[in-house]
Amino acid sequence: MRIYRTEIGWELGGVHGGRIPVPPQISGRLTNREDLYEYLAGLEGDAAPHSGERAPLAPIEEQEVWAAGVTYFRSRTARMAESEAAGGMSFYDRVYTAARPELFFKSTPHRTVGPGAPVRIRRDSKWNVPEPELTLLVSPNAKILGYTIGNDMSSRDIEGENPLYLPQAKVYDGSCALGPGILVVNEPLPSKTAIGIEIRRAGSIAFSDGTTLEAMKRDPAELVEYLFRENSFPNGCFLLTGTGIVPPHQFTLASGDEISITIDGIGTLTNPVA
Ligand code: DO4
Ligand code: MG
Repeated sequence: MRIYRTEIGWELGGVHGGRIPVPPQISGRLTNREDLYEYLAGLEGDAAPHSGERAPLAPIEEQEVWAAGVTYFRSRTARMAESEAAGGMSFYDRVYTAARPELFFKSTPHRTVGPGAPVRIRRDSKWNVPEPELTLLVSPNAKILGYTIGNDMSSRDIEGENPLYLPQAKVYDGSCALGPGILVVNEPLPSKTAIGIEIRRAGSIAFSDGTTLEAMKRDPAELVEYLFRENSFPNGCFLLTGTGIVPPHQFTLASGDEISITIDGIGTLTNPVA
């Protein structure tokens, strides 16, 4: 089941070939319900679909957004190269093989954009990339409720200069995109699930690549378990699970580019670069 946040509230997709409205919640929030799957399944028979579809907004309510890093070999290798002078040959390799994953704070609702809204590049950075990442919707009790697409926009020159600059490379206005909707399922995604990205510039494809969840070194459940150690999330949270796609060293995003990220079963998230 897929749910979408729109200007008039949440909608449940794929019902009789359309979308139906999800009733307003007593708590005011839908996406931190521990019983989200069962609740939505109970709505499916109920209503007739809307005519026409409203544009989806970022599918976030009051959650914090966190991210995991160096969960794919490709990310480890790219990071080791970009931070060689700062000693990255050692710490990125070590975190890739350590039991404890890299987890960092990524975004808040006001810094997060939805489909069609511009993501930003920092004005004080010269080397910027999108990071297409499977993103988990996690309940207050640490249950994985669903999946969406995340873009962990990153300033690679700032991050590569010194690991202590990571929050500046990762957290700024418009540095995170989520959407288009949330796939709510009660089982893990298949390991063959494909993740793809296309970056268009002036009508041509400037970069495209793909990977699958099979290439991810960590299990999503393991990342959630570490995130919730000694940390509580009364509104639940989103957790980006790391990138397995890194553009080549000479590539940087430019204003006017358009980024499209597709994950099997979830959809496509498209954002222009401001
Ligand atoms: O340590 C740097 C961040 C890693 C990251 O964001 C990723 O691997 O996706
Ligand atoms: Mg990332």
